[in-house]
Amino acid sequence: MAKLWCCWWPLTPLLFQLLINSAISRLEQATTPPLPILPLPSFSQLKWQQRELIMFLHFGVNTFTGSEWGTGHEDPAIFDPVGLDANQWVDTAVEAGVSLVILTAKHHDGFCLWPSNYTDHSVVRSPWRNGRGDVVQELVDAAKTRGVDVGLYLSPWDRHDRRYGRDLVYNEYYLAQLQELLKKYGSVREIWFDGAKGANATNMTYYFTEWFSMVKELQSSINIFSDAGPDIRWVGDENGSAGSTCWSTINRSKLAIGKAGIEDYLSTGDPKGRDWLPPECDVSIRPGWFWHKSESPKKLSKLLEIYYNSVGRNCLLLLNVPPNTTGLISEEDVKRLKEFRSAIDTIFSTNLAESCLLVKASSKRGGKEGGFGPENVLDNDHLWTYWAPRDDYKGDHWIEFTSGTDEGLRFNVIRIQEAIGLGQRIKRHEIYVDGIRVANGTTVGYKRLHRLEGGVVHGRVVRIRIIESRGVPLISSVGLHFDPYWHP
Ligand code: FUL
Repeated sequence: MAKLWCCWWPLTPLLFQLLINSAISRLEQATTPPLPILPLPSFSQLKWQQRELIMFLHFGVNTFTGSEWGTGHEDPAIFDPVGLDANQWVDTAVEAGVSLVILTAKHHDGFCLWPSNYTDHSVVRSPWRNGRGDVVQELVDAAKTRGVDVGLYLSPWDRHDRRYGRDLVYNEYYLAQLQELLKKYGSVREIWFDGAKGANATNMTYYFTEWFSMVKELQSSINIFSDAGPDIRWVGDENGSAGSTCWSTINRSKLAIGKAGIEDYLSTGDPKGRDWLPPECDVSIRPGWFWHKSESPKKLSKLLEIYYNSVGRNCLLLLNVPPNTTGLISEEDVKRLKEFRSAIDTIFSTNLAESCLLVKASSKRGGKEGGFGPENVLDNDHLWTYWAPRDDYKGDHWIEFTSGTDEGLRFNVIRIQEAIGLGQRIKRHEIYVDGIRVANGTTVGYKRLHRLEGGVVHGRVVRIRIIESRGVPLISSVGLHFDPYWHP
């Protein structure tokens, strides 16, 4: 063995060099990804964006009084949801494809759904579970066994507590409750700071800076929602509809919690915005946020319209499904949610673009071996694999799909997704079928859905043109779908 080594050893430096050279040339062949365009989402914001649909649970004394804004004088004894089953809430959420549920731990009436140490206006004084109940805990437990995440809403406006109006003591009270909620119940993924407040409410300054710092200290992966972020912004309305132009970027310095007159800015965002602050669309499945006997859920067609106007415009849809006086989500709501999920699956489970013979683009970043070809828009990764044009390409950027069959393609929905991990870029785009323009729009973002106003189109060649963008456009996914529920 030693002898063999002796005759081979003069060759080893040469072999070594060859190995190094081949490694270097392999390295040289790999094309690097393009530079991002700032601002960028944080890790938690990216995770949040991919959820698409999340659920709100408005529940409390209003459920029993039939009101939307409680007065704060409600008797805790009225809160008695004898059949409360948080497992049923979370099962309903899972069947609807929801991965995060947000509960109103305290609404404007000040009644607490958990046994807070800092007030007795809570479940402690209600007959439910003989005053030993804790709705937050029951939700957290049910969610944990089903792998669903939890978020909490804690209303700053409190119509019950006598400290409200005295800045220091009320801010301390609010902060104490925040600490209870964020220390005791494990991981909380979103916290909702509602800017709403009655016109004649007592004057009060909230110490948002202290509150937000404390939240981040206690829960590092949490997203803070408010009119002004810092992680998620309100979309500016409660109809579940974003602007048809919708940037995740905005200037936070122009926003303030509870400030009137910024709704349009919130809805469209700002292409020059220095902050990544994506919008969330909150809307209720029923007319009210709380359950009322006389109300019923929205029709499927309305829910689908909301979906296209929120998820389809680069937003998250936060759909409120309020538990009733029994403490359950009503059967009619459960049924409507199932229809909603099944409709979304029916529409989007088939992507006709995948059956195309040819996918080509105006240009492609890197050489043959580079991983930025147009075929990337057809894989299952809608974030980190994407089509990238050449940086120095001067003409219009486009990507084109050609059907391989005589029948061609029949569709009425086009889905486009940007690789937002590298910044939101597309400002204007158009879609052509066999040379005829069938849709056009401005922003794309994480997901843009065009439900064709003209109904179903039929053709062989589909081209998406990017007319204007910040830097080169990076497209991570494209879908051509058929929506059988759409009858314009
Ligand atoms: C509003 C509140 O006043 C409503 O009652 C509801 O909670 C909604 C989500 O936010 O600002």
